[in-house]
Amino acid sequence: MRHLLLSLSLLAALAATAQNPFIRDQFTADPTARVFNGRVYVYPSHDIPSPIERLKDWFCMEDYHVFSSSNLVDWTDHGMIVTQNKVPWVTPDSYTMWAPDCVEKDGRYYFYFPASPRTSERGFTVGVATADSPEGPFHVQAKPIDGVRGIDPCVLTDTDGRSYLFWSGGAIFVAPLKDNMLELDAEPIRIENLPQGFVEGPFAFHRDGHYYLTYPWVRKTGEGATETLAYAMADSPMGPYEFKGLIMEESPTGCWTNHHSIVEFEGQWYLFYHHNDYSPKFDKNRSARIDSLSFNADGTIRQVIPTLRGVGISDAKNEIQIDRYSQIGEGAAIDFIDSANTFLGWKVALATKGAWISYNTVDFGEGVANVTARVKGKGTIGICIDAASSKPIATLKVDGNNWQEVKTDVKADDIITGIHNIYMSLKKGEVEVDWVRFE
Ligand code: FUB
Repeated sequence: MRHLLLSLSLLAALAATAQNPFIRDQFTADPTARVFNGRVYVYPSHDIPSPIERLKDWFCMEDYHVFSSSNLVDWTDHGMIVTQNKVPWVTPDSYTMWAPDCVEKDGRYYFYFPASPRTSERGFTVGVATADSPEGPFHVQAKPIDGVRGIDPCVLTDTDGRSYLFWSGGAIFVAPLKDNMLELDAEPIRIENLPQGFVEGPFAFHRDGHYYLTYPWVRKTGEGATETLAYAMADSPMGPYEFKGLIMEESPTGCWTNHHSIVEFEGQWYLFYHHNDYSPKFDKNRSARIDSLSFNADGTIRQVIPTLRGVGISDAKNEIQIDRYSQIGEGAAIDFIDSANTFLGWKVALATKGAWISYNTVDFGEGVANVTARVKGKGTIGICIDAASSKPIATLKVDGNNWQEVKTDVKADDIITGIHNIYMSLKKGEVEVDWVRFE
C-alpha cells in the first residue's frame, strides 16, 4: 500500500486532539487542568472586556466557569460556578476573580480562588468554595483563608494525603493545609533560591518521587521582558527547591502573562497555558491552549514549543481548521475571518502559486471518498498527503468572492486509511480557506 499507516506507537502517544485555543466562544485565562473521574476538568479565570472605566486597560474577571472533556477535543462548558457578588468576603464589583485551582479530597471538591477582600482597599486574598461534584454546585465559604495574602492559589496533595497550599504575592509561598482543606496548618514559608525576577502563578505537582514547583517568571528587564514558564524541583513539597530552567520561553508576540498547569491524562502529560489569541491588541483578554509535555530520564522537563496545532489526532471527518497549522510555507498567511468578531476564528490565504500549509496527524479511518472545504477566491488548490510535493489526492476549484463549501472526489490510487499529514497548496489564482473536511 502506497500510503503507510504511522506506527502504532505514535497512535498510542496521541490519544486525542485539540487545536489552540481550545475554548472558542469566550476568553479563558490561567487554565488549571485536573483529572477527575476519567475526565479532564479545566478551571480557568474568565477575562471579559471591562464594563467599568477603571479596568478598561486591566484584567477584568467577574466569575468562573468550569469546562470538561473526555478526549481533549470536545469541551463542555458547565456554566458559571462562582461569581463575585455572591461571595460575602469579596469587594462587590471589584472584578478580581483571578487564577483559581480545584482539587478533590475524600469525594469533596475544593475550589480555591483569589479576589480582592472587602477588608482592604488593595491586595488579594484566597477563598474556597466546596462541592460534591467537580462541576458544582459550589458553596462559598463565608470568609477567606486566614493568613493568606496574595493570588494564584494551587494545592498539591502528597502521597501521604497531606495537602499544601501554594500562592504568590511578590514571591511564592507555601503552607500545609489542615485536613479540612479550609485552613492553614502552619505559618507559610517563602520559597527561596529562585532566580531574580517577577514570579507568580505557582503550579506544584508530584511525579516519580520528584516535587515540581512551576511558575511564570520574568527573567529579562526592558523590552521583551514578559513571562516565561519556569520550574524548580525538590524532594519534598515544602522544598528546598532547586531552580532547573524554562518550560516555555516568552511569548513571541508580546502577551505579557503566561499561566499554566501540568496534568497527566491517559498516559500523556499536557501543559495547559494561555495566550491572547483572540485579542492580539489587548493582552488582558486571553485564551487557553494545550500542548504535550514530556520529561527527561532524570525527571527534568523538556521545553515546550507553543503550537497552534495543539495536541493529538484529528478525525478527517470533522472540520479541520487548517489555519491552526503545523507547518506553513511561503506565500501562505493567517488572518481573522472577521477582525470585528475574532471568535469566528481564522482563515489561511494562499496568495502565490506553490504557497502551502500543512496540518499533521489526521485520521482517515477506513478511507474517505470526497473532501469539502469552506473557501473563497478564484483559483485551484491541490490537496496532498504526507508531502507538499506528492501527487494531489483531490483538486478543489474555487470561484466566488463569498464563503462557500466546495466538494470534490478524492482520487487516490489506493484507499487512504489511517493517519497522515495533509497539505493544501495553491496551483493557481488566490484562495482563502476556512476549514477542510473529508467524508
Ligand atoms: O489572570 C490574572 C493574573 O494574570 C493571574 O492571576 C496571573 O497569574 C496572571 O496570569
